[in-house]
Amino acid sequence: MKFELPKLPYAYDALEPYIDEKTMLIHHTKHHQGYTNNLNASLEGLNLEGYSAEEIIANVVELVPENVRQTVINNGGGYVNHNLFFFIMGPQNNELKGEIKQAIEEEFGGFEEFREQFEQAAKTQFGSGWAFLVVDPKGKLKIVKKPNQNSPLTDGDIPVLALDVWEHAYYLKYQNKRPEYVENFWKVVDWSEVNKNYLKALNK
Ligand code: MN3
Repeated sequence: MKFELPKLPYAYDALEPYIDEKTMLIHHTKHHQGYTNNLNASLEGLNLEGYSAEEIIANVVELVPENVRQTVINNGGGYVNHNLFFFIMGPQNNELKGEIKQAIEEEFGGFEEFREQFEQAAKTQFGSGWAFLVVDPKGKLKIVKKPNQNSPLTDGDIPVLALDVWEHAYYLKYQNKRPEYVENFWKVVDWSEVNKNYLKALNK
């Protein structure tokens, strides 16, 4: 079994000026490729053919022996987190709409309230990590933050929107200004992809 680096559905410069071409190129071809290669290496001999990477991460305690578990959490988490992150961004559909719009308004009281809470999670994640919008097992939307490459899948939540706040995601352009990167994220979110993820999570 070999997981593959997915091709991006847009060019590396498509998210300019908010996320620069060089950052996207390195992030995808070096970091995401690295997680992919290391995940494949860590799964060798485990006989997990037939499982998706998401299934392996969601059931990592049951499926993966302890001696390689942390390596799989780090690299498999890196693999699935980036598979989500790169695909919920794009140069189009940057306006919130669809079922996800209604759900955000119902759960958080409005987009502005949601945005504030999500940005707060992303800005206050200490060190490397992520902010996620997830669907919990009851079908409710929730904001969570995670250190390192930990995934909400391991808690039984399904992430539908993700923001990478590792320095490799923004340092070339924003240096220490993580808040500015976080605030610009909304300009490149492809809400039609988030909506698809949301509907899929509800029908699990
Ligand atoms: Mn990253």
